[in-house]
Amino acid sequence: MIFQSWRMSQREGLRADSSHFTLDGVPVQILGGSIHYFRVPRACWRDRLLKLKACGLNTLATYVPWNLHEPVKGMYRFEDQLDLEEYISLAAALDLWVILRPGPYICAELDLGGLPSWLLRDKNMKLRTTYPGFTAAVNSYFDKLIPIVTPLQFSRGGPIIAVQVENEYGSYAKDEHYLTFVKEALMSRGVTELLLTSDNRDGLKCGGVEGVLQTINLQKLSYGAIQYLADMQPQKPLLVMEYWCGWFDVWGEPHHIFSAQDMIAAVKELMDRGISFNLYMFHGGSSFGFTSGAVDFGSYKPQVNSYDYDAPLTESGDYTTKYHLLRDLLGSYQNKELPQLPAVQGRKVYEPVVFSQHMSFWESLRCTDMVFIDKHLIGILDYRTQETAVPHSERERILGLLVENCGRVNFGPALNEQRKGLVGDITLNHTPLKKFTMYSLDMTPNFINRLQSLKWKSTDEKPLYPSFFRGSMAVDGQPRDTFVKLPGWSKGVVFVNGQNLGRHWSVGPQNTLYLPASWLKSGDNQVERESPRHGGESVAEVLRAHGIRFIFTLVGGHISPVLVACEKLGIRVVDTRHEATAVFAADAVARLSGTVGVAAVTAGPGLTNTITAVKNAQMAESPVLLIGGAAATLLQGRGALQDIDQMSLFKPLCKFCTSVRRVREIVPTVRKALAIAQSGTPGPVFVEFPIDTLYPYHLVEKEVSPKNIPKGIMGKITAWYLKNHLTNLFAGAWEPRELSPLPVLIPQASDQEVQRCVELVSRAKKPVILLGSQATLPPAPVHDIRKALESLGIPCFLGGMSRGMLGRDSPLHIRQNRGDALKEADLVLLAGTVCDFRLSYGKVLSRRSQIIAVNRDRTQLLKNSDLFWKPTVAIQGDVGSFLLRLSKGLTGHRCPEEWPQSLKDKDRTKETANRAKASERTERHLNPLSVLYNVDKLMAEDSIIVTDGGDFVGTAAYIMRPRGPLSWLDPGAFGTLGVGGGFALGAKLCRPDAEVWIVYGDGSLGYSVAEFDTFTRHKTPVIALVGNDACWSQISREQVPILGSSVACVLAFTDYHIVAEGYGGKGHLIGREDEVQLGDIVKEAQRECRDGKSVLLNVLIGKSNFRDGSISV
Ligand SMILES: Cc1ncc(C[n+]2csc(CCOP(=O)(O)OP(=O)(O)O)c2C)c(N)n1
Repeated sequence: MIFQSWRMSQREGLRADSSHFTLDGVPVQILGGSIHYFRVPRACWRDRLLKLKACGLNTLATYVPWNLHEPVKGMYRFEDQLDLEEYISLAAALDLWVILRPGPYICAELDLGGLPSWLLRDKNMKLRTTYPGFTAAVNSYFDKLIPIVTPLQFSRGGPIIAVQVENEYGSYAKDEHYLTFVKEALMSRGVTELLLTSDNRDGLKCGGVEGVLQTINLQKLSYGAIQYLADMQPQKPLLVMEYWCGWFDVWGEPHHIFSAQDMIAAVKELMDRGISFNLYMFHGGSSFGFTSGAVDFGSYKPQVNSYDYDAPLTESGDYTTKYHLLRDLLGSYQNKELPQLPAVQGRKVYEPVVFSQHMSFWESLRCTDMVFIDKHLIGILDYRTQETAVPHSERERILGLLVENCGRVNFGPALNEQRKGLVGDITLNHTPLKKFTMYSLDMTPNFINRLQSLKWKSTDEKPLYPSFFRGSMAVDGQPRDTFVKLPGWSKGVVFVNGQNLGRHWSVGPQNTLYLPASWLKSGDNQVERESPRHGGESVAEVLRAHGIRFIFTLVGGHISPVLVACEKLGIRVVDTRHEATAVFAADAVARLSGTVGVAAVTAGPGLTNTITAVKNAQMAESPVLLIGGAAATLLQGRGALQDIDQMSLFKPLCKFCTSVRRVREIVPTVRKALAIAQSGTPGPVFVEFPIDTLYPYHLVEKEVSPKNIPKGIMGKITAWYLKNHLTNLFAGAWEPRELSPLPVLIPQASDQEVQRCVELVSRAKKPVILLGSQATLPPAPVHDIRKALESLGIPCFLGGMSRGMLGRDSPLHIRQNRGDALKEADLVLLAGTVCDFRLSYGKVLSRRSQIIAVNRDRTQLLKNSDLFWKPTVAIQGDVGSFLLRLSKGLTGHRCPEEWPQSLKDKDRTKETANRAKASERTERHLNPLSVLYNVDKLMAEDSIIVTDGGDFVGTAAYIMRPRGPLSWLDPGAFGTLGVGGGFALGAKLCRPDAEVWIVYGDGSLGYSVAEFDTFTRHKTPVIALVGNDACWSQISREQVPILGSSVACVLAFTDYHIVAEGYGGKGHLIGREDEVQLGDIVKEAQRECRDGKSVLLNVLIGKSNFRDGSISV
């Protein structure tokens, strides 16, 4: 929760309107450090960010590499090592601000400067210009990337304070319209934080764009570069976007070392002058795999894998002298202690790996059906040596050339020429050779995996170079970071457990490859075949770590492991008689407890049965996690039982839908789903678990392994494929993982917005508040909101979940004549209330009133404002927190008392009329108003009222008085019948001491009457008050007069009380003859309920015209 208090106190974004930056109006100095998430193993992100913070820095800067996020055109990756959202959220959780540098070009010593090389398939491509082929690709990529980061912006509750437009464009400057294009591409997708460009001194002249702050990159302060920037941009704050405290290395040249003393002197000067800066790099990490780029200033020089950069933290995250000096320096400028230094990570020297097998490179090409006749290595050409002697021979021979891509240039004018392969003539004795057949070997982990099934030779046989070598490494106990050294080897690539560590080359300067602990597996296999553990346990562990107390379900084999594991961990498993009930119950738990409600249902029909309830939760903005079973990963789309495309069904209903593909993904996926459900505008999320992700290895293996393996190649391939699939499914399944909740992002009003509202409200004579359901969402406690409303003294109309917010008899709670009050009001505060059908689309609001609207959701906030109403101030933010801040800003101010009094007087007149209506005799049976008045009088002080029906509950909404905050549950905007049983079940479980009432129409009762069985089995006694008029009255009320028929509206006076008894409850039939005893029967029902029985009061009611004129669809 620290995170939330932080975000509530600082709301106005970074401003650059004077000589210093301000954030939320307060001057700030950015003390930044660059760490690239794609260069640090994900398991180490937290450690490195903690070290950044402990050094006294307050901001994290990171590039976003397009080529890694879209490795193949149209295929996007934002998960695992590339989970940018998680990385930024982690920074937020550690109270760090973030400067995002999304490119599209970033340089960063990455292959092609972070641009995807597939762009160059277009022969005419002009990178980093407004060439349509380039801008179209940028637009598609930004359509995916930017929506991920916009909710993380500072003004929306996240940590991102600034976003960079391109990178060092001044040094390229091939298209004067290009920077405007990038700027607009960001802004049009919702980037609202401060924009900046970043250039070295020479690039500043051409690197700017209108309305965007320019910043500088430099290594030395002494050449007047900063003054140059200051002169270019007078009255603007200064930011050294990249202060180069180290440098990158290229193969074959010395390692760069920059003096620690120089760095400290420079940082001290920046601190003394109050200049903001970002250390590039604070921690460089490694360019794993084939990600590193090259330089070409006349000659091509590929970069090494290590991106150590001589930074304050080493490649493997260790402290250096630079780090300690920097920390001492920055600490001396701060008046509070810096956070403690995170512990040093253990290292380990492992036993040397013995390569027991090898396979010639040419052999490996069998994978691709290639045949090479001559396989002898005759020479190596590189960018320095361009010629080699071919031994003479008379016979015909085949010349094979193996071309290695050492990395594309990442900087300078040569970007467009970075096509790789045989791109020029190959000459033999000055004659160009033609008709090469070219094959591309991607060397991806998949390719390497495929090699495993080929024939390897033992090392007793002499290898033919180049070759693949295979060996295993023994790792006992907890794996530790280590380094791979290859003495005596010349050039190659190292893969460990499918991860590409990068290139080795004896020319140096890099002699070792960093191998992070998180990529090693304890023991020498990655799959614990004997383990009895199953994925259901992982699900239960995350739920428990998030404080989830109940899981609602209707059982099915697909999800049994989740239920069994939950029970074992003390999460109460509540099985219902319909999947919709399970979700409705989860919805109620979410609303009443301020956490996420959880339901688990089986694949196929189990899931389709929940659809109405999930949609209802979406419309009610209720955070619900739906866990669904699914067909086995291997069998999806192959006609397995209950195998349908579930994702397509739930995508439109949920904020987040995903299907778990491997056991190791379970924990991070469920954590993410739970955080998303509560962030922004809360709502349902769906996680699908294929059955083989939930059962133990040995059972899944039994299912997957073919009974009789067919002989021959096909059989072998099938067996291999299945085995590989299984290995993948369970690899690293039971490694320890972080279970704790991820930060929840909640948008908050800015201080300016609150201040503006304070002024408007303080001037208003006749203000009115319309409180909606969102006011009851966390983090603001409902009881504090109640106090805030009481101190404001403004009359309130309460809707949805906020009914009851002011208690039973508050002088501020106005229930009747809302239309008249709105006509008279000079200020209306729509606190979470939406201008949909419930407010006649905004038409009830007067054009003369000032209107403040607050809502977490932008679409809801502005609904119909283009047509029927216009907000004076519209604030996207949390309603409860806003009300607390508003009342604080108005301390000492109270709305003039005559205004609520005059409304209350009118309320009383209406109330007297209703009472008179209640005493009228209906043609037969009981008067529904009278029944409701009587029951309301007798309800306990801690009652919760659940409503499910049409006319009868519509009447109840006017007559019954919820007792306090969170004591009223209705379906919400979706108007769903059938919520009763589930809502009551959830309510009773959350508040076992409360008296839970369900007010039912007789029609609606039918949907969930079977849940009386659930109430009995789970000992959750509730009381149902059924207004039995043998009719779907709300519909017939208009169908009959307008269309002249009551077809399909007529029910019978069914003995529902007996149905309840059949399910183990108590039932009472109440007719006109029982009118005088009604009170006694209610009291008896309350007694029975306290004794543990659920009770159904089947009250026969007559027709009243009370609801004539109200909505009836
Ligand atoms: C799932 C669903 N089906 C149908 C409707 C349409 N509908 C709205 S009110 C209503 C009548 C409710 O009848 P009942 O529960 O008997 O209450 P009454 O109006 O008689 O008091 C119906 C059918 C709906 N809102 N939801």
